[in-house]
Order: sequence, then C-alpha cells, then structure tokens
Amino acid sequence: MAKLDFHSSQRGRRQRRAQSLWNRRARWGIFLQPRDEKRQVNFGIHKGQPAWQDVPGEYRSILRRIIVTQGDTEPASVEQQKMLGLSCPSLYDLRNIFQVNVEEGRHLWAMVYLLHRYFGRDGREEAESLLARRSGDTDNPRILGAFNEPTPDWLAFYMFTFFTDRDGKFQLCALAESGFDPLARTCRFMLTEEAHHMFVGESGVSRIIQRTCEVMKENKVDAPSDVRALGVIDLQTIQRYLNFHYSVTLDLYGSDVSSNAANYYTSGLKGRFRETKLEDDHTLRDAMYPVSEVVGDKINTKQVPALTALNERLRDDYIEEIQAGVDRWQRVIDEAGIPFRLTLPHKGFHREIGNFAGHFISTTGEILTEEQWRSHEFEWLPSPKDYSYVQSLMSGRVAELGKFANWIAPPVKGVNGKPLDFQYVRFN
Ligand code: BYC
Repeated sequence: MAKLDFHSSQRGRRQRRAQSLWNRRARWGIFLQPRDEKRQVNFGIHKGQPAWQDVPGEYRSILRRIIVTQGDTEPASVEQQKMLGLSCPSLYDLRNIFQVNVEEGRHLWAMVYLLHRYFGRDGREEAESLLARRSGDTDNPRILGAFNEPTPDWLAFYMFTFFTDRDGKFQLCALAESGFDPLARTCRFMLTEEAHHMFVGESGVSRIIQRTCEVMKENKVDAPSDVRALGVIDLQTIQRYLNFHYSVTLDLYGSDVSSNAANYYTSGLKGRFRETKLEDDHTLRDAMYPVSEVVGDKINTKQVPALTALNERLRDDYIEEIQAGVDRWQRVIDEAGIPFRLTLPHKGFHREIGNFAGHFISTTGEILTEEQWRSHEFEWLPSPKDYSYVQSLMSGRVAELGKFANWIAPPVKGVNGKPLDFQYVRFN
C-alpha cells in the first residue's frame, strides 16, 4: 500500500511537472507570430534601426500605457457580453459568442504576457489592475468609453462586433507596425482572430435585417409598430442602434489632434494603418492632414500637421471600411424591394472625444442647440422603449437543434462545413 502510494505520488509529481511545463509553454507560446530577424523600425525618428526586441528605456512608460489600454478592452468586452448566452437566438449563435469571448480572453492574456515578460514589477502591477477594473463600474471602470456601455441584447452584440471590434482591427494593425517587435508580433497573432468577430457582427446584423424584410414583405407592412407586432426588429430601430455604436466607436480613436498620437508615431511605437505599404517618407515631417472643427454654427475643415492628426487619419481609414459594410446591409434591404436607406450619421454626431465633443450635431451634420438636439434624441439614438422592445424578444435561449429565434434569419451556412442543425453546444 505504502509502495503504491510512493509510486503514485512520484507519478503524480512527474505528471504535475509535465503539466506545469506544458502550461508554461501553452500560456506564453501561442501569442507571437514568428520573428523576422531582419525586421526594422519602419517609421518615425528611429526608422531603419533594427526592430527592438526589448523595451527601449526612454519609451517604457508610453509603451506600457499603449499595451495597458489595448489589454483593458479585451476583458471589458467579455464583461459586457457575458449574460447574452441566456438569450441566444440559436446554438449556432451561442457557439459563436463563446468563440468570441474565449478569444478576447486570449487577447487579454497576450497583453498580460507582454507586461509580465517585458516590464517587470510595474508590468505585473498593471496586469493585476486589468483584472480589477470592470466594465461600467462607477469606481473602477474600463479605460475607454465604449467599453463601459452595456451590451444588453443580441442586436447590440452584433453591432458591437461589427463596429467596435473593427476599431480593434484598426488599432491592432497600427500596433502591428510597432518597432517594439514583441508587440508587433502579438498584434499580428491577435488580428488573425479579429476577422471572425467582425464576421459574426456583420452577418448577425445582416440576418436580422433579412428576417425583418422577409416579415415586412410577407405581411405587407412597413410601419414600425406593425413590424414590431410581428415580433421582428423594425429597420428604424436598427438604424438607431447603428447610430449609437458607430458614434461611440468613433470616439475610440481619440482626439482629432493629439500630441500623444504624434509621440507614439515619432518614437516608432504605433504606426499608421498599413504603414509599410504607404509610399511617403514615414516620418511625416512636412505632411499635412485635414481635420474638422466647429466654428460658430459651422463645421470647417483645416489642415494640421499630419503627425498630430494620426488618430483622425486612422478614424478615416476605419470609416471607409465601415461604409462598405453598411452598403452590404443595404443590399439586403434593396433586394427585398423595401424603400429604406441605412446611413452612417455625420462624423460629429453624438461625439464625446475630440473636436466635436461638447457640440450638439444632428445625424446629417447641422449644429443644433442642446434643446433642439434633445428634442430629436430618440429619433436618432435608441430610446428606453426601443431597448425594452428588443429586450422583450430576448426572452430565453433558443437551444433546439437547427432552430432560430423569430427575429433573425438562419445563416447561409454552418461552422466548418457542419449543418445548421448540428449540436454546436451541448448542455450537460
Ligand atoms: N474614452 O490624445 P488623446 C479592441 C483619453 S479596441 C475615454 O485624445 P490618444 C477591442 C486618452 O486615454 C482597440 N478616454 O488620445 C474591440 C487620454 O487620457 P490620459 C483598443 C479616452 O492617447 C472590441 C486622453 O483622452 N486599442 O481592441 O492619442 C472587443 C487624451 O488622449 C478616449 C487601442 O485603443 C475614449 N474613447 O489616443 C475587444 C490602442 N479616447 O492618458 C477589443 C491603444 C481618448 O490623458 N490605445 N481618451 O488620461 C491608443 O492608441 C490610444 O490610447 C487611443 C487614444 C487611440 C485610445
């Protein structure tokens, strides 16, 4: 008996050691794209020097700040979405939100890896703080605005993954250009997973639009109250959700004119979207870029040094891609023959960061008084009634094989070649 215990405890020790080695490798090993030995800093004042494999001392604190800001968004999104499984419209959608959440967790881990591996004690402390902050917490909220907004229903979830995860894509692309090679390599790894999140968002909204259009056509109705009476989400409400998620996501790019952004670029830490594909001097010493500002009752455009306008430039790159996605949603409506246009609101609408902050701008770009703006607020943004209507559709999860909630069309195909009635999630 004693012998047996001895052997089993030895085996146990061996197993534990092997497990711990595996854990260590699995914990950190998966976060980096392979290293390119010849990689250089490709922009800013260090352009042409070998990419840094360690944190450059003079940039330690700004680099840490960028990594912390990026890392903070990842658990935030899971906190925002964590209750949605209870009201999933199908097992297919439940599976997808699980994948999104697991990958966001992994992206947090990737940033924590950088903090632990390269920043010593203060990195570890920052990593702890990432676990302490909570989305929407009044005392200890997440760093960036959009990550403190609730995601109360699946329409909000799909909008979030379409709009806000795409900010993730653009920010990660800019950081993937970093002269700090471990950050660039981690971001390239994270980008491979981001595409699926945006697919979930775009196809999710598209399926909601499709279902609404089908029901409108079948029943020959178009007034929002008639559409709602049939248990689907009216296009006007979809437009208001779009306005909300687009505008809060535009804020995530920071101020239009930002000395932080200029410093990040000049020091080689954060580049532009597709930096190495752009054909210019990659230092932006003499370049200018247009930004908008509110002067009296007008929105003017002025040229500012391009270095200070890098947030605005990234925001513009983002808007271009967003517009293409909205055009694809529009096609679903057009193909159904319904005379309704989904539009992106004006860039200045409902903004809290940058030159438009503090102004009351309509969806079409008129400058209004606060009173005028408030009198239209719920034509443009979801009202409490809109939220409660959408919430009323989220009563309970749809978990039967191959079934979908009434308010959303099934996807065109299942995941990895599996049929739509595949058991994507099992409840034990
Ligand atoms: N809310 O010069 P400014 C993702 C702060 S999403 C609150 O305007 P800067 C994901 C700013 O922190 C991608 N505060 O801006 C998506 C600064 O504060 P301090 C996340 C804001 O620094 C879905 C002050 O205002 N990654 O991955 O040039 C699911 C003045 O700053 C906001 C990144 O953002 C805001 N919206 O640029 C999961 C990349 N905007 O320091 C994940 C890393 C600005 O003066 N972050 N402030 O107290 C950055 O590159 C920059 O920090 C920002 C801001 C672009 C965010």
